[in-house]
Amino acid sequence: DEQYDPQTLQPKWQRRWEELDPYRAGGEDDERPRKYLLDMFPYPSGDLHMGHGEVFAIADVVARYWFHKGYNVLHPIGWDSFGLPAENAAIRRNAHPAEWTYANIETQATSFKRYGISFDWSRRLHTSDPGYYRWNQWLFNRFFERGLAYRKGGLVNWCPQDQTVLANEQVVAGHCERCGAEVVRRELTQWYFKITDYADRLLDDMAQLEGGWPERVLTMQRNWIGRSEGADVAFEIEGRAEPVTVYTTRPDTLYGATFFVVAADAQLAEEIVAPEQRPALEAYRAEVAKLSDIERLATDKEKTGVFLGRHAVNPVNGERIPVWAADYVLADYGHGAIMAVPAHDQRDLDFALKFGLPVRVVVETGLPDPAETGAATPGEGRLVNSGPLDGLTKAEAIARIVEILGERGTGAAAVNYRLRDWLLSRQRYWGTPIPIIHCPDCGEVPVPDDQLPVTLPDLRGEALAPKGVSPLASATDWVNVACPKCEGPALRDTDTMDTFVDSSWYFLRYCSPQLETAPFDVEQVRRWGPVDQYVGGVEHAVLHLLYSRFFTKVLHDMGMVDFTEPFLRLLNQGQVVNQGKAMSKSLGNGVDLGEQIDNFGVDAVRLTMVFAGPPEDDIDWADVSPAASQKFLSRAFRVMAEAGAASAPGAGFSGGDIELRKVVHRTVDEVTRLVESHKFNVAVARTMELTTAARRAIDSGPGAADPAVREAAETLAVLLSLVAPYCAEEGWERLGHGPTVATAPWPVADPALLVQESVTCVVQVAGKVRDRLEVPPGVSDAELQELALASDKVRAYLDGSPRKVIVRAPKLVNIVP
Ligand code: ANZ
Ligand code: ZN
Repeated sequence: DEQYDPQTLQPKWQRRWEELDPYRAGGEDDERPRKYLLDMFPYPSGDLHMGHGEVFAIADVVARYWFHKGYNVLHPIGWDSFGLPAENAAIRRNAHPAEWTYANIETQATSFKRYGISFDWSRRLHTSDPGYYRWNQWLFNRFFERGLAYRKGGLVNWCPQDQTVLANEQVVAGHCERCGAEVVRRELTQWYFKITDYADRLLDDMAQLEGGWPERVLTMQRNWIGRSEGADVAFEIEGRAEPVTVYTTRPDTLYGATFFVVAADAQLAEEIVAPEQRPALEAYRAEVAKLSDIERLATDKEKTGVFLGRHAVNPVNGERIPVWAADYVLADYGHGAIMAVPAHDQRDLDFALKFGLPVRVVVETGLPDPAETGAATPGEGRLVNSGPLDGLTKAEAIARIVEILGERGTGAAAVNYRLRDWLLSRQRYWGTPIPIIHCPDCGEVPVPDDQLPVTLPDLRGEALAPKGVSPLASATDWVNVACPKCEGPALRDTDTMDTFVDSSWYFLRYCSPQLETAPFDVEQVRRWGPVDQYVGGVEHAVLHLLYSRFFTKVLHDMGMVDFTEPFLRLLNQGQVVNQGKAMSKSLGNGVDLGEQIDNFGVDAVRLTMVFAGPPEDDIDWADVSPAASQKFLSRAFRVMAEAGAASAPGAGFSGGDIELRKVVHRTVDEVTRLVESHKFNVAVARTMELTTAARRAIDSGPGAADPAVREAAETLAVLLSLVAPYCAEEGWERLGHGPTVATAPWPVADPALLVQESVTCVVQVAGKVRDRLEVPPGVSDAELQELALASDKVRAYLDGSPRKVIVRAPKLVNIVP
């Protein structure tokens, strides 16, 4: 039977793979060079969807290529299985989140197996298993010991829908990253990871990622960390003992500071406000509390503020300037207060014009007066109206003023970051309990390592409903414990960890997933790490990818890993959309991966995903044709089956049809380079061309028994296995090989067969032959003209540019001088 029938091939080969286990990573004694390929692990939200179909199909091309190239490949799979959707489902169904979670994991695992991804299933992990999250707690303890996990009070982002706090990274344009609800600010005491201690290293180590990571991800991280250089300047405030420090990137403009602004919601505003202005401040603060940071910082927002009835004193010229409270200054950035220089800062200028405050130009930029035009002049220029700085450039003035401030003890150079510490606590159930016990006498006491894991108490249904405090608080038996230090009555911390903790180190756990004595085996991580190629969505650019980099650096400092960056190369795949739009229930344009597979077979769906375009681009499912992919696979299958029936393996190819052999070797050469450079879609196109060439050789050339046809068919099986493993396996078997194509060696192109044919081209000048050129048969008219005119022999007969050149590629160039 020479029919390609995916629905019978799938169960057959799935069973074989299960028996042969061809994708199991090699052990200690495996001497082959190693490669670690990682796909961002899935959240078990239901069955696999089209997006999964794409990422895993793309990553599998790389993994399978490495297997064929003879590497010892680590390609693991697991589940990021803590998180809110499970909890919300459990509330709706009055069940335990674990039921929904583990049922979905089983569904996805079954689908992955059918989808034929080359995973090492023996390393499977689930972050919601106590055997995994115990190590989140262990790591938390290490962070705590190092002062990298700490609790503080402050305004935090609060999602009123999910009833939990969110990290800054989880607030997108003022809305909850998960549910889309508008985020509000709340005063709460919460746990933080001190990622800001690593800000410089997170920036500097990006040098290691240049070229390996998409530039836009690096830019997003750079902006998120937001390092800026400037100075801290201390201003005396009349009527207050201690001075107030401001952070400025433009200390050169100090003589142009005409007023002073404190963040309305900062403690400082309350402290310095004059009694008669207190009611106005209180009223203003109530308004400000309703706004997100994004809204507050928007440059086009109408400026608002309240005079605080006080004056600050400029440390360089003793000038008294009024102190205001406003919302465009943020409480948790810099020092929560600024010196306002309206001539050179647009937001300060808008504020000055609104409230009638003076504008003084101190950098002569050649542009018209900002007070007249309403446009601040932030650019370069010479200093004016600035005493000792007059005549200096901006850079010179910055250096000089920092010196002056230093001499007087009223300022110094300073660096500032936009990055905030990572807010860790969540007031939800389905996550890792924070392993801290609060003792009235001993304070915050970590649960001793040998008492980990602190497992979740058994809560379900209504008990999980969001109430603004963690559901764990209602499990009184669980909450009340003896203090590990003094044995007095104490209380467990009732918050759970942000689930991004789970994914910050899972790639290390895969190296020794069953280890019970440590989060990972240091030796195994030394063998496998860092990840050679990571594949996943760009939505993680500043969340997961920043946190994982942070964790890796901390673990490096603890001596547990010997590298400082976890992922050497990153590939962000595009999205699968339909009719030009993201798939959604409301648009009714959803496409179901399982249905596509039922209709067209796994191979055709995978091939369609990879063939649709460059991996980084979105795929519009309305523009592609899995049916056409299936047809191609039938053709390829027939070539393999017919060649297999007509000849036996092992006889060698040297006597085969030379034209077809050249096509085979050119294809191998190109596909190798295309796969290495991630041009997977073009690699598929070349594979299709090889199929056509082989078909032609069978039908109207030397016939199916020719050794070159076998060579083409065997090559086809290996190339095809990157995207269509079932078709490839069956073809390989029909060709008399076994037990699996997965470990077949990658074909090597013979350089002798890569030599391009050439044609002799005659070049005439004024009707006489002056040169003969050896050129490729496919040379274009333009290329040929250029070659001819570059010839020394031809140039000897030309005096300046010719009047006319007639080109008949590839054979003739006729030049009229
Ligand atoms: C005076 C000045 C003059 C400024 C000038 C800019 C231009 P980046 O680069 O983002 O770090 N700033 C400082 N703290 C702030 C806060 N808590 N909320 C809002 N704005 C704040 O920006 C630093 C600049 O942002 C600082 O430099 C300060 O304004 C403002 F011609 O100081 B500048
Ligand atoms: Zn105690």
